[in-house]
Amino acid sequence: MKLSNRLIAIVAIAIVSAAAIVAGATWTLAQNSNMIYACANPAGQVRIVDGPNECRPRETALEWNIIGPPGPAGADGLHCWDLNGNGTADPSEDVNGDGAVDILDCKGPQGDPGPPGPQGPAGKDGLNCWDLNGNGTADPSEDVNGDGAVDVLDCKGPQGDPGPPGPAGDIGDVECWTYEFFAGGSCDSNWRGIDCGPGAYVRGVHYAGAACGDNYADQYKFQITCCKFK
Ligand SMILES: [Ca+2]
Ligand SMILES: [Ca+2]
Ligand SMILES: [Ca+2]
Ligand SMILES: [Ca+2]
Repeated sequence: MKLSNRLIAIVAIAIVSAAAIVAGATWTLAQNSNMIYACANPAGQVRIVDGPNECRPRETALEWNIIGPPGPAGADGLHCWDLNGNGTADPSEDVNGDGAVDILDCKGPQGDPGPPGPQGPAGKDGLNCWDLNGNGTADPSEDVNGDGAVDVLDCKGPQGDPGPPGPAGDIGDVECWTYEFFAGGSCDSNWRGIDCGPGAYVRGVHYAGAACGDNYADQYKFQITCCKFK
């Protein structure tokens, strides 16, 4: 049956009103098929039904899709490296400078380090240094130094080799002076009696002439160096 234009207008208005009223009650009935079915009587009154077969003989069956037809395909998206959005890999978009413009250039700067993680579970108790067999017990065989006790003193290893001697220390401040005199005969016998004074000592002897041990009657010039710590 073909509906008149007036009837169609009445039906449209009625559909909106009726749909709002019965939507809550009937939506669950129609949603399974993605279709809404209704029946309109000649007076323009509309009732929502579960299917077109529920319309009475004088009613006109109506139906609507819940979901509309698919829309047109969207435009292609931009690559993450395409900073200027021109669709082209430009040299300036080689952010990481590896000579290629690709997904690696999309990587952002390194973030701040995260907060420290929770404290882990407590570890097992350690072994005492004297517990050579690791059984947790002080065994007689672990009394290494033989003092009758098994304790930290048994952890002492053998004595090592002595280390090399250290560098010589600085000579303390000294005050030196020279003694000169002339004498003959053995140099040894002539300077041995020299007294440099309280707290002073003979640091060196120099004489112009034969070596010590020679015994000449000539006069020789002796230079005695005396020194004293300040
Ligand atoms: Ca580009
Ligand atoms: Ca790159
Ligand atoms: Ca043990
Ligand atoms: Ca011991």
